[in-house]
Amino acid sequence: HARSTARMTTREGHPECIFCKIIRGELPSYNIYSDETCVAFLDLFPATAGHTLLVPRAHHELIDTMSPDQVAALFARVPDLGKAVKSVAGAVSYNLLVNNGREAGQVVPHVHIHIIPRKPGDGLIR
Ligand code: DGP
Repeated sequence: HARSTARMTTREGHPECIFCKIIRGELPSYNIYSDETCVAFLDLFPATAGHTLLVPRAHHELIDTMSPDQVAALFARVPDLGKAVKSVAGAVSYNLLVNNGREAGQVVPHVHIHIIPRKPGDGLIR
């Protein structure tokens, strides 16, 4: 049993992590994008319409433990995904945000990049 848990942790994510559960298809999500290294889905509590989370498949609580290549692969998806999110949301700009650690506002302990579409007068602070 310990063996199978260890295998899940390395190959199929963290057993109790909600984003790993979404990646495994055990929790519903509105999926935007998926490839071999990352997925993107709509944020359940959107700051603005179209608020998207870009999430590496590998379970890392913090950016700190990711390799530079893993970080590069994740951020490499931002240009195309950001343009698609803007287009669908009818937005002209977007904020990128990573809350890296609890004191920085991180609630879900699996690395994710917020892509937050912005429009004039959307009421969010700069
Ligand atoms: P952060 O504070 O950076 O850890 O942001 C976590 C975000 O995740 C927050 O904006 C709400 C979102 N979220 C939390 N639980 C779920 C969930 O079960 N599904 C989806 N799609 N988003 C979630």
